[in-house]
Amino acid sequence: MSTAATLKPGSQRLQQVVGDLAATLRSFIRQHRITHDEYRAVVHFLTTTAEKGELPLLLDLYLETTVDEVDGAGRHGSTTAIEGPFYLPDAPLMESPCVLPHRAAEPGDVLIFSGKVRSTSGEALGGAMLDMWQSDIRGCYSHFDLAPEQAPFNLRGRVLADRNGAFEVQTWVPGAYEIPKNGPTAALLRALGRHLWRPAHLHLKVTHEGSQSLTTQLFLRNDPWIDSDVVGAVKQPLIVDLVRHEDPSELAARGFTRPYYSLTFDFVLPDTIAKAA
Ligand code: MBD
Ligand code: FE
Repeated sequence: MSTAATLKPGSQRLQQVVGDLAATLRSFIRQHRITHDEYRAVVHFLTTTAEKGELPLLLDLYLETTVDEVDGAGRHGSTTAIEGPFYLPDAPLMESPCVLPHRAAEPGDVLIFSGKVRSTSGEALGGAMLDMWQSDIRGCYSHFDLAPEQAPFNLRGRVLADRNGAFEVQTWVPGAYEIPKNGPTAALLRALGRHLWRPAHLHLKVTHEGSQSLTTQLFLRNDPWIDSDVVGAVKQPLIVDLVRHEDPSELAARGFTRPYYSLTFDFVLPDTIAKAA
């Protein structure tokens, strides 16, 4: 929860966490009788991973689901999921209904994403904020896989819900994500005989004053990787079905010339006071 505040210089938390991390790793080295060669290989691997900018990817891949598990334990409301390495805090602010920033010829199908934000007691959370990010249909995240000059904040936005907590955002259907094929993370996964894929997903942070923030993901049910996410972050309540719309009158009503998809999902945020210190 308040992780930013807990690892302060001189704090007891910092002493305990760093001390125990070192103790845990030393006991791991004894248990596995790690050799000098193996140790140097690990140092080299982590150095290369950091140089290539993949340290957040590697750490989130291996560890963030466990952070989500312990930090979200006992929490009420919508199911949480990991943030992952591709969040940017400063996406354009917009008001529902709106269209996420996109390229002139954004590839793939349009997705109309709508729903309501409520508290655990069922009251509408007017003015809730949905901070959304996702890959395009080819699995590319803006600013990481797509140059920011070409497509600034592509498929990212901070969307303000209306006074009833309702929102409707036009985006594009995301594609499955593949860990960069030529990087150190992919090399490790391949050496372990593992594939490089995450099922197509939408990322969200939902916030409202007086409520606990929700970081989560929504996963597309029909994705081929839905049961084998390389990160292991899929949770059953977060698997969603898209509805296909191809009726000509329905398309005309929205001014679309091609079929599109829709998704409805309601979010529930616990009150801030509910969380024990
Ligand atoms: C992703 O797109 C992602 O969401 C996570 C958690 C890890 C790697 C790539
Ligand atoms: Fe992602």
